[in-house]
Amino acid sequence: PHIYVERTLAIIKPDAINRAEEVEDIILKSGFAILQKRRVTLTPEQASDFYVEHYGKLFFPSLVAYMSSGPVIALVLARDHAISYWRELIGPTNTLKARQTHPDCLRALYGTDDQRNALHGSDSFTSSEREIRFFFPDSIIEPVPVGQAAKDYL
Ligand code: DGI
Repeated sequence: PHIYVERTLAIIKPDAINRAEEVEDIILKSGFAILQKRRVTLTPEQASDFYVEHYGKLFFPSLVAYMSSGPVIALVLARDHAISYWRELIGPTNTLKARQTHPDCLRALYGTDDQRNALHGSDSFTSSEREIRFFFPDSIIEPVPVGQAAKDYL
């Protein structure tokens, strides 16, 4: 049987930066490899770019202010089913709801409120590729979508 290694982009957001070591421990114990890692403070322009799909929404300005309010750590994580597994591990978007329904998820443990939710995870293959490229533009790893025949790449 083949195991396809998938990549996803994780971000430790400003409200969780002081717990970064703990979070990275959990990441490794959960079977992910950390392929790349970068600590960076986003400008408001960069944060707007990253969250461009939410442009125009009521919460967009405060989301941008929050994401550029201090350093974040961007990580490229790899394992089988990395995208869905990391999303499951971080839990629901709203920290307060997450605490009620998924008390063991990382957002319940490390998040602050409905916006400051400690962690990001790509929600699809397409966004993972865009987001990895966003933080690691010099990455030389070629994306191979799961299901795409490996022979196409040989
Ligand atoms: O993929 P997620 O981060 O789980 O959720 P998303 O892509 O829908 O939203 C991106 C971020 O924007 C999310 O992590 C927190 C913030 N956000 C989303 N919905 C709301 C919100 N912030 C506020 N204040 N209110 C919202 O309804």
